[in-house]
Amino acid sequence: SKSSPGLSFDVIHRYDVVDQYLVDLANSYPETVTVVSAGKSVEGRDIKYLKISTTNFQDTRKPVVMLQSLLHAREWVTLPGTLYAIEKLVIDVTESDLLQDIDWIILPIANPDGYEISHTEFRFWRKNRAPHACMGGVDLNRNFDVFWGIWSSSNPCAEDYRGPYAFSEPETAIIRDILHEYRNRLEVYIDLHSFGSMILFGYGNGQLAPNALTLNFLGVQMAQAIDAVKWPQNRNYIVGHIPSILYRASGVSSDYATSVGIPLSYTYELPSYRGIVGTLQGFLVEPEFIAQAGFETWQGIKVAARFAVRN
Ligand code: ING
Ligand code: ZN
Repeated sequence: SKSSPGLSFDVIHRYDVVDQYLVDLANSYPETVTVVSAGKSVEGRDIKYLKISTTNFQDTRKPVVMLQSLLHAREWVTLPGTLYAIEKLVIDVTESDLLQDIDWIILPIANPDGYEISHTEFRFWRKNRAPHACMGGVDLNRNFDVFWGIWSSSNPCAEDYRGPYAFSEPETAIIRDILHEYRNRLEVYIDLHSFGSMILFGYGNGQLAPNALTLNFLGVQMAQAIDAVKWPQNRNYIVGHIPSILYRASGVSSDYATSVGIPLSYTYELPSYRGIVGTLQGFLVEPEFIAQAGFETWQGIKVAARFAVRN
């Protein structure tokens, strides 16, 4: 029964709208949805995630899949990636196995302060809003305690500033705590970024994740599922080991998930504006692409979720 409408996919919704939506969903669908306030950002915004489960997370045999977006503020196209998943799991359910067989954790706005400033003042803001030299901010995707401090910058002015120490930021500590709480059952972790149409696995420092062959095998299947429905003018997805196809990085969230034993951990780089690469234009979002971005990303997520059930 559809007692609560989803958020529209014609605009990229602001923090307050999404935050209220998560609360409303939990009220409208109390049998399957729980909203958790996991803590506060640097500027005091609540960071909420949904737990979606037919058994209120009590059936410990079910694998858990975690999805996350907007760890980087300017990567707006990632938000419909998580909102679309929520819609298909809660409101417009057509594939019931995904809810029967799996428990879901979905964190739509991992960096709310940065996200808001990217709407109000600096469209291309990436980091959080921790006060530091220059304009401040820590790159949250360099702040995790996995090879922390090597392939990242110690300069607070840099876009990849790692922060003063691992997990110095409340936003990353919140994700660490979720991963630890559910680590025994978490089979899939997907951190949505943009842009470049890539599916990436660890480690970012050059080492291979222990199950890299499986990660590559499943990555190719996810990419094929997305490519089968992608806009023809967008490039095909590329799948691979982070440093081989992008650049070296350490302190990365998906690597942290790998390091604590979550087997199927990925960073997705969603497609860019009209396939433009190499410029900030790639972060802009065409309104017509919002629903498509959610839809096509969901095709990849589903492949990973079903793989986790079978294996
Ligand atoms: N890209 C990622 C970044 O954090 C990345 C690329 C992914 C690096 C995974 C290392 C590991 O720089 C974006 N667009 O943020
Ligand atoms: Zn990013």
